[in-house]
Amino acid sequence: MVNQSAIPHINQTAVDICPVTPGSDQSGLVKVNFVEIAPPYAGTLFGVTNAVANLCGFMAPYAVGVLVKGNVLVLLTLVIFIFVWRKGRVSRRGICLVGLCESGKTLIFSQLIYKKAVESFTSMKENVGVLDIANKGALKLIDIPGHERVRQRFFDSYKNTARGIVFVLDSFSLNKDIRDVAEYLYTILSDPVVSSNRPQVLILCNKQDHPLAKGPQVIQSVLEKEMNVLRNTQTNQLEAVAEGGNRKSFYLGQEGKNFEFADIRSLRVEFAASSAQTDDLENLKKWLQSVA
Ligand SMILES: Nc1nc2c(ncn2[C@@H]2O[C@H](COP(=O)(O)OP(=O)(O)OP(=O)(O)O)[C@@H](O)[C@H]2O)c(=O)[nH]1
Ligand SMILES: [Mg+2]
Repeated sequence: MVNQSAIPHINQTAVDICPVTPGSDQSGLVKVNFVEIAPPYAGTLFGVTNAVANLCGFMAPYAVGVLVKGNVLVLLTLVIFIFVWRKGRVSRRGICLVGLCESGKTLIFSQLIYKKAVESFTSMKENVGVLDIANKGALKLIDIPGHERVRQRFFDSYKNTARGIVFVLDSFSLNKDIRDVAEYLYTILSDPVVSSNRPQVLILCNKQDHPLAKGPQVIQSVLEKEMNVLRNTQTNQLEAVAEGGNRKSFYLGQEGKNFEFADIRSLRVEFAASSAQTDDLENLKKWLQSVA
């Protein structure tokens, strides 16, 4: 038998590291198998190496146990995360119609919900209706007023339920309104709730029946240029006020590159044309079908 006091640290370590391993007694203390260290080597470097090898043998099941437990824990966390994320996404059934005043949101709303054009005035409160999408269930359509004084309040109360956001713009008057359109769009896309919930976004170029209306492609490039200018201005302003040069704002798109919608990693932004006046809302309906 080896004199246990000759290698006290190994015994100590084994008990400390492996409270319960094969070969342990009921108290959980490890009976280190000193017999396996042949007497001539006990206390020698080789003996210690052997003991360490033995120790590793004892620790292996424990290490495997820790690894398995760790993996199970990671897997469980992942499953819970996916479940909560999916539940959140599934329970979000809202489609928010946003955009400047007079862009056509209420006419689009009435065409989709009442299947007819209803004469509308500047909205000061939201309209809510239910849209049945074939094989996909119901969506809640919310027409948010475009008036500057109220739009943020209404958007704030519905943004958390948004599965999709339709940003409606007037394709004829865009040149005149480009600054306002870009600012409102920027506010929506950089909203922290939006970037965290990641609803799908459609920029709907409405009033295509107007002979001087611009098409979605032209509108996309005009908007990207304007959003780029806006982003530079906002970034500079935020940098000026941030303490210690720490920029805390949400940066839209990719740094060191001109703004492009495709570069917004957290959001999928699409463009489509429509005319609520002539009830040409096919692109919107297709998008709704894909989102539902
Ligand atoms: N030519 C044309 N006119 C449209 C179209 N869509 C809406 N309009 C007209 O544009 C005007 C404004 O439409 P609304 O639907 O009330 O606009 P809105 O976006 O709800 O405006 P707010 O409620 O102020 O936010 C109305 O006179 C509509 O008839 C369209 O596709 N083509
Ligand atoms: Mg309206």
